[in-house]
Amino acid sequence: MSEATPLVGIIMGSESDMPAMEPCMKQLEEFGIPYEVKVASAHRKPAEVHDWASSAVERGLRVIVAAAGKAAHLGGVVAAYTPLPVITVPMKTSDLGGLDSLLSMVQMPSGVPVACVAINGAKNAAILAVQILGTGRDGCREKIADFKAKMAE
Ligand code: RP5
Repeated sequence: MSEATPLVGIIMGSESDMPAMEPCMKQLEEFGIPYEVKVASAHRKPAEVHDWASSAVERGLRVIVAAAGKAAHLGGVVAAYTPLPVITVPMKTSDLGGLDSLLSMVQMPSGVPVACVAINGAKNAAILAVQILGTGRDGCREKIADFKAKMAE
């Protein structure tokens, strides 16, 4: 596997989630972590979500970030199909402010956990993804340590 093989897979339910997810991509780029992006809804394109999630490990992904809004089942569905850790990002919504997304994401049944950051917490999802990568990669752990040191300046 080359250095450029994506380690983080970002999936979102709609193109309309893209602007809110840009801070995630930007942060991963700042850390120098290769990632891939997929747009597919658990409800509108369930077969595509299945194929993407169930092949994630063999494509080289090690952490997944899943963003969705409203009845935000995407992260949970992805988690059902992969042994990789899934970090969910609840999208702010026009009707219920994102509380709908948040509750849909965090109330997972026992046995299928997902992590969940704040509403529109895309940047934190990237940081957490790199922290997870850092459990097995010294370089990622060092990037996070440097990031924390800069924050504290
Ligand atoms: C969810 O519904 C998406 O993740 C998005 O946040 C929300 C609205 O999607 P669109 O109707 O804008 O495609 O599935």
